[in-house]
Amino acid sequence: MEITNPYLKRVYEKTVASNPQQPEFHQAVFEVFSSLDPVFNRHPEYEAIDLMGRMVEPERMITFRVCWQDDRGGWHTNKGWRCQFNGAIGPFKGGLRFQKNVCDSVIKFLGFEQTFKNSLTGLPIGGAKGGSDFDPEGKSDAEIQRFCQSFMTALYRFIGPDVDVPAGDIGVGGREIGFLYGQYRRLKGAWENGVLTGKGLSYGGSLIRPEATGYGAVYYLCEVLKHENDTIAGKNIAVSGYGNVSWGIMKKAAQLGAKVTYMSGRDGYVYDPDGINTEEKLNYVLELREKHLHCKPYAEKFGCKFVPNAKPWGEPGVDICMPSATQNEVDLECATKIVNSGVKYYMEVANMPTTNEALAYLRAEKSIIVAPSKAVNAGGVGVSALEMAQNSERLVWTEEEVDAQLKKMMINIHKVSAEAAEEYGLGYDLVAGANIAGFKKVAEAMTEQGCF
Ligand code: 2IT
Repeated sequence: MEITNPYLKRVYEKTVASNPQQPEFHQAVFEVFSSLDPVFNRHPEYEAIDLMGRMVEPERMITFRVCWQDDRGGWHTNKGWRCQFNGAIGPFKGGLRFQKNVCDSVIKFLGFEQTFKNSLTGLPIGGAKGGSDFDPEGKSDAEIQRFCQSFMTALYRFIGPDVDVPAGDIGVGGREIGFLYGQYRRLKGAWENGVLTGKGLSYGGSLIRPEATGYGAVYYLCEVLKHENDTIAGKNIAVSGYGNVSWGIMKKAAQLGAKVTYMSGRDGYVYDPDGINTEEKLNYVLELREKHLHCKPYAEKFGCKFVPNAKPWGEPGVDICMPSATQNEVDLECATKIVNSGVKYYMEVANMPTTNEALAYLRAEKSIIVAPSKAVNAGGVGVSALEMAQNSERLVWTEEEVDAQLKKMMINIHKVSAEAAEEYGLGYDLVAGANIAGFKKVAEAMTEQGCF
């Protein structure tokens, strides 16, 4: 992976120089730029309007203070962010992440990626991301509620159903979205529930939204398998993490005759040779997520192997790897193990789970097919956009209707990515194809709307 187009090279160097100490942001920009070389070589008009120089600069970056009180009366202050990265094709859209390590770099890389991902969904949503360095671990419900209320009090003036629509991400699930919406409604005095997605069903949430990221990833995987004249039935899958996304993958894989045999947590990984596929097991995964950041209790409960302080990669008998936890969880060492273990499909699911070094290595390996997170996980935000549509028309769609649209969306994302790569003579390169296809729509919208 390299950037050879002189204009893109200049923009990349300037981005690094003017955004010091933002390694994740630089990484995401490098990865996208390295795919866009052939596009900029063919379209000098983009350089003439400094399109890429504009695309790497967020339209707006809001930072704010979030003060909250713990249950013993102690006061705490956290940082809050909302990065409205690109609004050329629709209202800003993207999740909120509450995690200790959240910083400018993480928020910006996520917002940048979101712009291309949202474009790939084919729906009118711009790219954004936000969050806080608040650590939800060990906090009571009441503390979470106070934190969310304070966070929304600072944020509400910058968002709205036609302006910017946050949702969940790591550390922000249904409970947090509920508290955030409650506070928004209290402050606005109006029923604007399209302002957030991932809501509970009783106040405008969409069926299938909790499952959407995982289901979408599996639908996309099925398209890749179809392209390779292969099928999902009988496949063994290793995932990392056991959050909302992994849970959706487990559920859909089970429905389609495949099984997830590995999952991991902060404490190590679990190997369940029978698959994490029964209702009891799947419900326990959900329960686990609410209580701990550890997966060992699963191994104890279901009598299977637990390996402490290790990642689930490179074990024998795995056909498909789906890293679904967090950024940069797969480095070159993990990637080498994955290839050596004979895995045929590497599907990124978490946002940017692979270091650029590992990604370059995997993409160069002939024995493995690599698919990028901005395509594979786009079903999550895609169904968020369907939730917005339902809120706008004040209607509720059936589970079948949402699921059918999600499936159609994922089939199309795979198709347009494969076609974009083909158009530029890159073969079946899903990474470059997703970047190019996502870029095209945003580039066209920005060009037609003039310079700003
Ligand atoms: O990374 C993502 O796409 C998300 N966290 C979901 C964002 C959304 O707006 O549903």
